[in-house]
Amino acid sequence: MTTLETAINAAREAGALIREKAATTKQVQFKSSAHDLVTQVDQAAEAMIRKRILENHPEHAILGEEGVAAGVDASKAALEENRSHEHLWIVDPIDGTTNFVHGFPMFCVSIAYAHHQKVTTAVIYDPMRDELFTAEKGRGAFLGNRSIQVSSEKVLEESLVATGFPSGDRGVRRRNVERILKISPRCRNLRAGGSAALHLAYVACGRLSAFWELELNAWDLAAGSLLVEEAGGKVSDTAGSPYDIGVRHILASNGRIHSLLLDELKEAGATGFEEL
Ligand code: 2AM
Ligand code: CA
Ligand code: CA
Ligand code: CA
Repeated sequence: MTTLETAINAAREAGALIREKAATTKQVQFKSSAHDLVTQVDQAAEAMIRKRILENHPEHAILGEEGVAAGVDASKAALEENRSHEHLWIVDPIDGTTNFVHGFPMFCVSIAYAHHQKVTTAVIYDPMRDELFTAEKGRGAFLGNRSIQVSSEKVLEESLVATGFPSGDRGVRRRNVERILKISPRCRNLRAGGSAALHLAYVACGRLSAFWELELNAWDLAAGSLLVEEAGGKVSDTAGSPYDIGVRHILASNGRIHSLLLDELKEAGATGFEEL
């Protein structure tokens, strides 16, 4: 079985469980804080995905969110421990757990396969809309069996831009306010849907012009970054360095407005609000 077939099967299977449980009462546990949630569905979905991957590719390594202890330090350490594996799967069983818990229907399964630290296979599955986003390096990006491309806006005034507020750290939320104050009045409007992976899929298919967010982890970004690149867009960190599986501050766009947004993000980062 190819890595794409494995990823699609695992994402659809986990997605079916997530959809079935979406209408039920969830047992919520706090991870690092009351902003950082996990449910038994996250854990069960990750277990399903791991089982599928190892069945088909027993020698491959897996970095999955729910296999890592809570907190930034543990996340960074887990990536460093795993990144040198030749065959590494990077898995987020539910991206948008807060939405899942509240019944806000914006969450997805995100599965990426990286060969020598480069993502070459990506699947993002939205179980509520039954939308399957896939990409393979050099072969384009797809929504179902339709090829997808990023949007064509060239100016911020015509761009729909998304951001997000990671839950773990209130300081990060404050830091992002300064960026929002700069970008929001310049773009057509701003969205914050609460699933980084789905926002990246939406940049890939042109529903969003761009997305940025601070302090994310490899499993939030790995699959979505390949989708955006294969759909003709651009992915970097918020300072403009190329995407790598260790990037935590992400900017993904249709490419045409990338440097305009980088300028705004850099200016916002230089105003001293970083210390708040
Ligand atoms: P999750 O639902 O898989 O945890 C929302 O802004 C985005 O931030 C989501 O992609 C969410 O992924 C992620 N996120 C949620 N809690 C986080 C935390 N404690 N640290 C970093 N990212 C987090
Ligand atoms: Ca989480
Ligand atoms: Ca996530
Ligand atoms: Ca998650």
